[in-house]
Amino acid sequence: MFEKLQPAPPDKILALLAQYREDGRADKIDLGVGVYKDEQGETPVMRSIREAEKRLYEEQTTKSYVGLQGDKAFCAVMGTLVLGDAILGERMRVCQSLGGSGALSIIAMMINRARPNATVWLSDPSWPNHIPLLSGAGLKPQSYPYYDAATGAILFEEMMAALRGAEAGDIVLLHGCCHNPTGADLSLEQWAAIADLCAEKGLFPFVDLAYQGFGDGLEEDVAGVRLMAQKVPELAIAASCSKNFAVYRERAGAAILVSNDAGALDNAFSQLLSVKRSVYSMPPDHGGAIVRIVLEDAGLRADWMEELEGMRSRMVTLRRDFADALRRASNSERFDFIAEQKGMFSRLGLTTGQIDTLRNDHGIYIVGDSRINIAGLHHDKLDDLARAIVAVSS
Ligand code: PLP
Ligand code: TYF
Repeated sequence: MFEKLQPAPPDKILALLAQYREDGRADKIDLGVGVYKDEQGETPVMRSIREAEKRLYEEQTTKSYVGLQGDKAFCAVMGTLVLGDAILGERMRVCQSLGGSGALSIIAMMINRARPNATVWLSDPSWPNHIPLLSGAGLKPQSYPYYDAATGAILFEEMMAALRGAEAGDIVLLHGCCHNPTGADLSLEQWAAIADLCAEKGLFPFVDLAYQGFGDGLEEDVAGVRLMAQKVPELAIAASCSKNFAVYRERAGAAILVSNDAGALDNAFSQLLSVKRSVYSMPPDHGGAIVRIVLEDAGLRADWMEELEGMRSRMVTLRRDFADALRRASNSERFDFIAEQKGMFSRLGLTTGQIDTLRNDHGIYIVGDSRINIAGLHHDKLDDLARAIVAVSS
């Protein structure tokens, strides 16, 4: 059997991480994989999460199965974290997922049951894993224009024109905030215009929310998706807890469905649970349980929000200071867009050859599309880094 298989192409971001780990140079810099790092270059367990784990250890009385939906209290607090109190009860159903990727996957499989081989529109560029996750479920990826590499701005008119050419029933995948890989986010007016277009043309919005709290703030980062949920009859959201609770390996996330039609929503939700049964059945408990403990306890929640705000403001400051360093090094404003963009990623606009030179000659690791992880930057090294980038790119 196995001899019939060819080797699968590697995940380029994870392959880069492996290469970085093998690099013996002491002054190497990892701006690759999208994991938050603090000023020491660590990705620590958050205080609030550590405390929640202690409580769980003390209080949990059984490891018996939780059920297909997962932890119902986790689902309730996640629904509110994402959509607020405005959309409750009848219009929303939430189930626990294996991270944001698991939510993307099960929602896509559920959609494929409703509309086999439906077209799913993705931003150009998008997170590379969107393609295998969505096409693996049977959907057909197609791209809409999104990012102008020359200016760092969004090609909004071109995006709208492409979506006007979509067919009723097509899926439109949107990054909720902190667009990966560009850091270029839609304004609220743009969200409103896309929502109106989806409602008018019968397009189905599917929002990937992996960085809530990393852009402008916990509430600000979901203003667009909340507006969308008010304006359209139906949508789905894949929410990840990996980054904002720093529980990456625990694989915690939520699949959220919203609909005006309570009967149709019940059916869709039962199909979502049935999809899970067809692949892995029930989700693991630990990650969801600790997130639930943090969100339900006023003290832990406040502590978590403070820690998250510290992470967010560190990235905002790094963006500003790195853009300043690049302006000094290049004597130009060509990298100013970095200060305006949101979240963990921006693209430098370098060629593959320049990226290879940075890695080989300077030990600076950048993803092949020239995406950098802002959180991987270190304040003491901004000027050196800026000089190296300008040297390879001019
Ligand atoms: N969506 C985007 C855009 C991401 O960058 C990530 C990455 O981590 C995810 C979804 C899913 O994350 P996870 O499955 O680790 O929760
Ligand atoms: O884009 C990133 O770097 C993060 C982490 O297969 C990631 O989203 C990278 C690759 C992957 C899963 C997660």
